[in-house]
Amino acid sequence: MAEEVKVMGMWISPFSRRVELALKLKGVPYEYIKEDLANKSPLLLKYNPIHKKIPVLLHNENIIIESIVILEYIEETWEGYSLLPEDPYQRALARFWVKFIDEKCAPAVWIACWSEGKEQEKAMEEAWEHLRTLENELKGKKFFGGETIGFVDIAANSIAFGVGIFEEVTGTKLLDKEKLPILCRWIEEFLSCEVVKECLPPREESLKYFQARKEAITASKSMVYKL
Ligand SMILES: N[C@@H](CCC(=O)N[C@@H](CS)C(=O)NCC(=O)O)C(=O)O
Repeated sequence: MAEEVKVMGMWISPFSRRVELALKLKGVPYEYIKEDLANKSPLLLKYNPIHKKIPVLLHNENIIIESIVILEYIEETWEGYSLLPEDPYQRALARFWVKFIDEKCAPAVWIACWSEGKEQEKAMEEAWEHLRTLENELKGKKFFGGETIGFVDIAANSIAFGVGIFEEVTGTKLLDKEKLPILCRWIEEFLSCEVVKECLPPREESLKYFQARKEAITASKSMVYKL
């Protein structure tokens, strides 16, 4: 019997993009189920009653939630393209960097782009520091995963795509080619991969989306992505 693979996601979510990217890299066909986060479906509440968030991966009778857990599941379930290195130490390092992106870098970048005044000054410093750390990690490599896109590159898709959008909408500047040449080169390289292009939302639509959300995001000063 053919296996059933479905992804519940939302077009602008970097978290559902992680799952779609991983499935595409593995060559696993899937059905995409569009979720309306303003009016969550009974299906989402049933499959993710704890967090009520996308993405959700449905694989036959298995329900998997949390994008990084889903990536690990995809890696362990389907052969072919490797998302993680073979060596256990290198795998541990990749997991460390993904945690760093989710817990340190992405929240700092989000606050730096959307806060104001003194809070923004402080957040900018912190975001720079984390982006410089990523820059150092990329030294001598094409991707975080080496010659090909891997776990860390997939997790960092929000930095590659989202930060440019935030900068344009808010007038902030984080991704300076002179200060972060390696990271900026990685972004160009990553965004020009065919498989990545297939998963990215249209830039104009993304700009419009964040223009419209600007006030609410600034007011919420939220540490987490509230798309
Ligand atoms: N830690 C989660 C985060 C997922 C997440 O924040 N999803 C957002 C969309 S980008 C969501 O579903 N938000 C709905 C809500 O917060 O009510 C993951 O990695 O999957």
